[in-house]
Amino acid sequence: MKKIPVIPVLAGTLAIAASSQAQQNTAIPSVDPHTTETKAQRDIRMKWWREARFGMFIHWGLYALPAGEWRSQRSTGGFSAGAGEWLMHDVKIPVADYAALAPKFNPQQFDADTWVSIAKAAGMRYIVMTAKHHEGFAMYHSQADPYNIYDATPFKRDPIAEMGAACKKVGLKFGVYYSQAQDWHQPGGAAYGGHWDPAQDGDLHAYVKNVAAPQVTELLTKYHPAILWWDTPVDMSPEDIRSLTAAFSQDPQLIANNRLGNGVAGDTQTPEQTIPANGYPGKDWETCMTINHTWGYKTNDLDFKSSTNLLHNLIDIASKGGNYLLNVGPDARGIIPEPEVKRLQVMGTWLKANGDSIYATAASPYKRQPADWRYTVKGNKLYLNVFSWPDDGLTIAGLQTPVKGATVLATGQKLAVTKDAQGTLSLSRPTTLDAVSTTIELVLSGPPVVMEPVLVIQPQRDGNYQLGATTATLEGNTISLEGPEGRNNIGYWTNNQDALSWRVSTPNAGTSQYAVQLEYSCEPGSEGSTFAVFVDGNASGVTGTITPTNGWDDYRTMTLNGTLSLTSGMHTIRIVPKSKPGLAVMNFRTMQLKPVTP
Ligand code: FHN
Repeated sequence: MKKIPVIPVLAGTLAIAASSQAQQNTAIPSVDPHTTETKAQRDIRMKWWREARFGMFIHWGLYALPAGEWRSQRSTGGFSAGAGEWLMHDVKIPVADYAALAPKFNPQQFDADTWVSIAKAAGMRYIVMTAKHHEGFAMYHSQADPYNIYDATPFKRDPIAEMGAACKKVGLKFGVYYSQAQDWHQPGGAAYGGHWDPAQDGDLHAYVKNVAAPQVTELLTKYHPAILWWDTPVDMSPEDIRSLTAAFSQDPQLIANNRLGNGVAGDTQTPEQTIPANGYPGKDWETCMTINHTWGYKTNDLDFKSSTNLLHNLIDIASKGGNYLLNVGPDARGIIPEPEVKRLQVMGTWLKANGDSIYATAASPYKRQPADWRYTVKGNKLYLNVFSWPDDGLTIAGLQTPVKGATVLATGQKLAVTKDAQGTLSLSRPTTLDAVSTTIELVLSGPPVVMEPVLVIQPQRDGNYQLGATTATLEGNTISLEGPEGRNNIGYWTNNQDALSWRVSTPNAGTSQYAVQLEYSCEPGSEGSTFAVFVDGNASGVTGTITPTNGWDDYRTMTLNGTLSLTSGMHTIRIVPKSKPGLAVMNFRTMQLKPVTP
């Protein structure tokens, strides 16, 4: 896990302003606006969203003006790892001082059609824009609170309305992000870690009733967004939920995410800055991610992901059945930073030629994704997006459905398909390979049916076993492969229910003993996790406790307690966390089994 501006979305476990009284609510069931919906109705409502696969997230607010710096002070840590939109919180700026930014905010170069055309040219099918972030400043003409871009700035325009109209013109769906609990301006609005200015003190539920709920209602009834993107729920009571969703009944097609709070499921899972190893099978999910490290504009965050990395993320996410909500952070003039625009242009060019392998596709039929390519499915078509063509040729194991033909999507070149005695297919190598990903379209005689090939780790010549990140079965939704091209290590092990496992074959007769060495990293402050190694479901007696390294990128090797016994045959070896006092169990790279002579 890298130090990232991901805020664990904690419901109700945060210290918020002491003055917010626990409300003696009568038992009002938490409202999930779509609880009575049938599967067929839900499939109709979610259809456009599932086919879209790729959207633009826009974080734009007063924070674009200071752009990460306040009176030569920069926010570097705390809850947001220095994200631009968290400046007021991280630097503890008094409410009145921060609000003095509003009269200076006049983004005259903002042009909704320009932003929308950038998204459309990138191949994005929808846009979600911040209507009000934690700073409490509304980016639309709110009747519920004069602290907004129309009433409190010389700009006197309504960007949310303009963006909605611009999207409609070109057929993009438009959604709004709303911070329903955190509001660092209004009395009673929540703040992670508590208030820093008495002006913020007040009752959270009164704030929701008098500000947040009226704003959500006016957003839904006046702007009719296709998506409502809640964020950072804090102590949401059933009454808060009911008032915040009061207008849902007016738009049965509205899609809302899973961050409202109080156990409301919502429509979409929202992993942030990470791609879950196995997606969320059977659920709609969307990875939201920054192009650099900040959501809101900062002058000094120039560490932009490459367009290749961004496209590989999109392909990887689509292969797991998810959407990619990629963020841009416009500056105080209303301009999307050029490095972000350039990357989106490259993504759009690739998608123009290969988008059939992304849009309206379903997840790979295989549970395990090959190292060098990803699968997606659309009816009788199986797509391969090949990041790098294997030196020893590209083979497909386990595909039971006959292949009628193979074509390079971008060039139309037909590829030869041969099958060996075991039914494994080989594809001829294309004449030209795309530097980012070469898309192959296999037309099958029907929807693909596969027999999942079981990956069995054999001992190396020296008898050692190398159990690595890319050969592990990742058990759980949070744990993920990450690092360069997602092949460097296991990260985001923030859920101690998640585990890693491997199938190994021990050809030696009798029982062999192994010392176990772990290559891992752990940021100081997250250490202390304990874990055990299981063989075929039984505790092996091998255990370990994570000690800190110098950071998530600093790996070291430690020898675990105990030795592992393996009889001849096939075994499943699992690493199972037993406790996790810190944020994550560890970053995992390899576990080595080294034979010990008895
Ligand atoms: O605190 C916010 C953060 O500023 C940003 O808006 C992200 C985007 O998903 N959501 C919260 C962190 O999870």
